[in-house]
Amino acid sequence: MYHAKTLAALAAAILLYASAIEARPHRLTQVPNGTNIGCVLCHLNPGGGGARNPFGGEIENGFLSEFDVVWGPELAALDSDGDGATNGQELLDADGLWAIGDDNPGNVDDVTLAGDDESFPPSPVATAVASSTWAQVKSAFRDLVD
Ligand code: HEC
Ligand SMILES: [Ca+2]
Repeated sequence: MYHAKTLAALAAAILLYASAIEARPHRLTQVPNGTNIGCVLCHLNPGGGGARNPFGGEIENGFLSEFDVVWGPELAALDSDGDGATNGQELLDADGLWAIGDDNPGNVDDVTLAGDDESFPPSPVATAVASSTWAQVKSAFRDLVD
């Protein structure tokens, strides 16, 4: 027969365990720069919990192992919020090589939100060059045709 005290201690332990799972704060340490951004990286509510944003939804639907986020090349290559920058580019680990325990990659000021399509890196130099080159090609072609 269990002692009442033992039962109370057991109940307290279970409650503690449940609330630890409930808060899930460890997820911040499971993606690059997560600790610099906070719960809003994956949740609509900056305080965390509740509805997930597109990045959080992506993780929920394919990048969880038990309770842990599976960060890697696959998740890094996706553009969950559809803003033209991949999750890896937004979190400064373009190739998805960062691993749990590593320092946060890149410069914290350059981090953008992988679950918010209004937050993205300034258009990459390569794209700016490419489109201006394309404009030059078109205008040169027009000159030829005229
Ligand atoms: C890297 C993404 C990510 C981060 C960062 C993150 N979460 Fe979540 N969170 C999820 C996903 C995915 C789910 C849904 C799967 C699940 O319930 O475990 C979730 C679910 C939850 C839930 C359950 C809510 C529900 O509707 O079922 C709570 C509570 C929660 N998170 C709290 C937090 C808090 C607090 C933080 C910040 C300290 C945080 N999360 C940071 C991805 C994240
Ligand atoms: Ca974004």
